[in-house]
Amino acid sequence: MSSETTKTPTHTRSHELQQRAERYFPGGVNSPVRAFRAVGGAPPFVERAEGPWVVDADGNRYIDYVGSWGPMILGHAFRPVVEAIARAARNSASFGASTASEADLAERIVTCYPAIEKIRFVSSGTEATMSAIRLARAATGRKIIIKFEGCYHGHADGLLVKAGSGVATFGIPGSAGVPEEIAALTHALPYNDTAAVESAFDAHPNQIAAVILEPVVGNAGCIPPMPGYLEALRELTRREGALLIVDEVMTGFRVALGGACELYRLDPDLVTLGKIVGGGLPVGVFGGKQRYMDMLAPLGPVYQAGTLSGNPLAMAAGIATVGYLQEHKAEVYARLESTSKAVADGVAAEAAKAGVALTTNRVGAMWTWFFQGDLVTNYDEAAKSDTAAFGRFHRAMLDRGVWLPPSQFEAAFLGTTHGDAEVKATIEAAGEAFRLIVD
Ligand code: HOZ
Repeated sequence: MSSETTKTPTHTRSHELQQRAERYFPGGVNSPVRAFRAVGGAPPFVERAEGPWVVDADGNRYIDYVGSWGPMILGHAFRPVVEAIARAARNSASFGASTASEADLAERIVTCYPAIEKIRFVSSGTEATMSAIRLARAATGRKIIIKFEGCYHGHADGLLVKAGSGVATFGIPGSAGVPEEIAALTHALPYNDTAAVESAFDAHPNQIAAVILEPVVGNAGCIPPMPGYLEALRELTRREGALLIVDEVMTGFRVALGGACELYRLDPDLVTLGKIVGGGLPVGVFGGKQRYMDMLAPLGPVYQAGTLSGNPLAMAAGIATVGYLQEHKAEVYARLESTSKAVADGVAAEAAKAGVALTTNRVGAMWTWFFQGDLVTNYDEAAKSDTAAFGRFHRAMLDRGVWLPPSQFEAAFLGTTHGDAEVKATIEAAGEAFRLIVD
C-alpha cells in the first residue's frame, strides 16, 4: 500500500465523510456505481489526483484504473487541459449563447469520425442516447428499439431494460418507475447473436426504429464483438430501414482515435459520445448523417435542448484533450495498447500461478478480468463470474494501493501516464491478492 503519510492504510477521514454523505445522498453517493456495495467496504473519498494516481482524504495513494469511468485518458490534472479550462473560465463559465469553441470541437470530432456529418452537444451520455433514440423514431416513424442485454446507454426510461453497469451490479432487472408501456418498446436481445436480431426484425416488420449497441461492451465488463457481428448489424438495419446507433460514450477516442467506428470500419447512422470528448467535464454528443440531424429543432420537428449544452469550459477541456490525441495519435495509441496489454496479461499470469480461474477480455485500453474460466461473449456468460471472489480481489487490491472499478460488470481503464512502475506495482499487488483469496 502506498501512502503519503504512513505505511499503514487508514480510512478514518473517508469513513467520516461517508457518514456525512449518507445524510444527504441516497447510499451516500451521487451515482450508484460509486458505492462499494457489490465489493464490500466503504469507498475512499478522493481529495485529488495526478497522472495515474488518486489520493484519498486520508492521504493514501492508489494507482487508478477507473479514470473517472473513462474520461481521463491523458491522466489526471493533465496540464494542457487544466490550463484550457482556467483560460476559458476567466471569460465566464457560461453564456447560454453560441461560442466559436463549439465548432472548434465539432470540427475535430467530425475529422475523427467520418460517419458523423453533423453533431449536437449535450451534457451527458444519457442525454446523447436519449436524443438519438428520439431522432431515430422520428426519422423512421417506428417505435420499437432493439438494445442488447448488459449494454448500458444511460438512465433514460426506455434504455434501462436489462441494462448493464449499476443496473447489473445491483441486480436490478429494469427500474421501478419505468412504465411497462415504455419498457415494452425496448427489446433486449443477447449480444453477439445475429440470429436473434434477424428474428426480431422478422417478428416486427417495419416496426423497429433502431438498433443501439455498445460496439465493444464495457458495461457488462468488457465484451468485444465477435468477428462479423457489427457488419451483420449494419447490413440488417440497412436492409430493414432501421437506424444503427453506435454508442461510443465509453469506446470513443479510447479503442482508437475514431473509436470503434475506426477500429471496426463501421459506418453507423448515428453515433453517441461522452466521457473522453469532454476531457473530464460533462459533455455528451450525438451526431451522424445530416439527413437525420437536420430533423432537429430549429430546422426540423424533433425537439432537444440544453442550457449548458456546448458549455465553454467543457468545450475547452474537450478541445485540449481531443487535440492532444489527434496530434500524438500514433504514440498515444501504441502506448495505451502496450501498457494495457502488460497489465492485463501480467495480472492474468499471476492468477494462473495462484490457480485462480480468470478470463481476460481486452480491447486496447479497456478490459475486464472475469472471475471464471470460460469465454465471455455476452451478458449471461459474464453473469456466471464469481462475484464474491471478485469482491475479495477488489478489496485486497485496494489495500495494496490499486483502485479497480468496484464491480465485476465494469471495464477497467488506463491512460497515457500509467507506466512501467505502475504496471509492475499492479502485477505484484495482484499476485499477493490472488494468493490471499485462495487461502
Ligand atoms: N457509465 C459509467 C460506467 N458504467 C458509470 C457512470 C455512472 O453511472 O456514474
